[in-house]
Amino acid sequence: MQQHPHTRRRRTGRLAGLTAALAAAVALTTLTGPGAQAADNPYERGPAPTESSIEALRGPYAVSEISVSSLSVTGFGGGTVYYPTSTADGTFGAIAIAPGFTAYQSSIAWLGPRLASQGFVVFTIDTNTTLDQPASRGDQLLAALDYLTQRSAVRGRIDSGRLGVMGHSMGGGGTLEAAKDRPSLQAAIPLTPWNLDKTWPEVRTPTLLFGADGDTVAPVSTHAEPLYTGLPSSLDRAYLELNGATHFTPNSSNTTIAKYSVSWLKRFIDNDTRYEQFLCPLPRPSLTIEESRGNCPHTS
Ligand code: 9J3
Ligand code: ZN
Repeated sequence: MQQHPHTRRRRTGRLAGLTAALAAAVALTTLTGPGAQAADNPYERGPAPTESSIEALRGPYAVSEISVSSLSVTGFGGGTVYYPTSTADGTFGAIAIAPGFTAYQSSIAWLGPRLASQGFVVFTIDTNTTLDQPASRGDQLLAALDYLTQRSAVRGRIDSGRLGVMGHSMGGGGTLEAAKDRPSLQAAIPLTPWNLDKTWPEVRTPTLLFGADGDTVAPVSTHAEPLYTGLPSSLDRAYLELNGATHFTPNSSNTTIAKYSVSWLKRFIDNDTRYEQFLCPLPRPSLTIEESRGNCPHTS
């Protein structure tokens, strides 16, 4: 390491310079921990993202999983926790994900390892009954987050101030219900959502909705689009309509859903502005995206 000539002149000798350099190195290590970047943002996790890293089937973190029996919890139907195996990077943000009407956690399971490997604790849940309506699914997402942060085996790995929700269909409708009920949530992502209530002026959580152009179960014209429009225009919000997609496209591995979900979760749960480049400007219509709406740049 080269010293600045003025600095060198003020030092009294070789040993004093070495001592000062050592003290500075120790202070820096104490602040950032080994292996961490000296980032301004304490919630930043993982390497700088690229288009290919957000599209990848797996991110940089190896993932472990724990099954949570319905018999061991109340307020939701149990589930599976997917989490980064290593504790070297400290705590992570966490998200709960709910399935749709008549469906089980298996229908959204692909999102568990896909999102956890990017540096989140992910809880895919079953609902109390498969016929539960969106408002109940919202309550169950919140009960699942409470279990995750307060009682689960991985509670010590989670930063309880950085939580989000996702869900498919009525689970996507429930995602909006959860955000409405708990404004401290940092991100919400409804996937081909279904909800009869189209008015969401209370929501304060940055929300990314996915619609599917060929959805005949929850057509975008009566669900995803009015749900997006029903959010405050002052909110950080986005609507991405998948091209050549159906109501059930979110039920299997999908790179378009993954890349924008990872970016939204990183941007708003981790405050990681390195991901802003993938969200703003909005993606243009393409073979994968039929339509996009949203505010750019983001305000929160
Ligand atoms: O969760 C969903 O797939 C909702 C779509 C639906 O079947 O609603 C009809 C009651
Ligand atoms: Zn449209």
